[in-house]
Amino acid sequence: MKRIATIQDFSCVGRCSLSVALPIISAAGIECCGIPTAVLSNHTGFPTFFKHDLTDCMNSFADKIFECGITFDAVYTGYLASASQIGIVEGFIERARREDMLVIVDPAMADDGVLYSQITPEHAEKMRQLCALADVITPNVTEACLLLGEDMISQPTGGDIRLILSELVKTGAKNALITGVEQDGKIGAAAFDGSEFFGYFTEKIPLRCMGTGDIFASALTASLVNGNPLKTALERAVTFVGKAVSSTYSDPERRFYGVNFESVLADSAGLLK
Ligand code: PXL
Repeated sequence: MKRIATIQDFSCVGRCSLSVALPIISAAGIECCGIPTAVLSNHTGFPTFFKHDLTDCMNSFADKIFECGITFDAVYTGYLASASQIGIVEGFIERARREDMLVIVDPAMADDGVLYSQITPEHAEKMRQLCALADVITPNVTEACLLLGEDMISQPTGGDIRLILSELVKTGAKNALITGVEQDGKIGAAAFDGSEFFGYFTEKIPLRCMGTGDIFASALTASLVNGNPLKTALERAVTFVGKAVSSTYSDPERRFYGVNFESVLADSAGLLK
């Protein structure tokens, strides 16, 4: 069975990070080892939260995992809780490196032009270095602009997206992908593999949801590790998120946080294979 190490926080409430990566990757038939960067009462999009930072434990987690001889088919990183733990994550990737091991970096730092609480400019700078180690990076438009040190573009055209993608690839990642891209009234993701631009778009549902980026990156990672090319994995991840948002939209009891990925997981699990 394939095995992924995913390095991100565990938020007790909020349907993000490890809480979504573990079920989605497991449902795709892959062992998912969650390596926590912090434990939070709830994610930082709520009015208040408690965060226990695990930076000081992360090298010890890594030491024991590698002493046990554990190997991974991919390392997938998400929300990192402090700028200082980004170097530790780079060290983890270098120790885990094997031929054919994939590195997927979701530079979870911001959305809608706004940095998440406690994310600093130093964090963005270090995240740029981490992205250079990746096979695939999955920023939203805000994060892509941050990585490039550019002002946020609020309504990017197709030309803007292609320019941002090609600049992102120049910073070192082999493939760049941008989530939350709108095209012809649809929403989805656009990508550049260094030679070709491609994208996949689905019906735009009139609902702003938090947590779609984490669900997207988890589904994409699962599909890539199951051997699909980036184009196929991108289509599957966009489709999966579209179904989850649609299910959330039709839920009269929906919350302001997270999408109802659980209700589509059983049906969609096969889709990720
Ligand atoms: O990627 C979203 C996310 C993950 N983890 C934590 C967050 C957020 C977004 O606010 O606060 C802790």
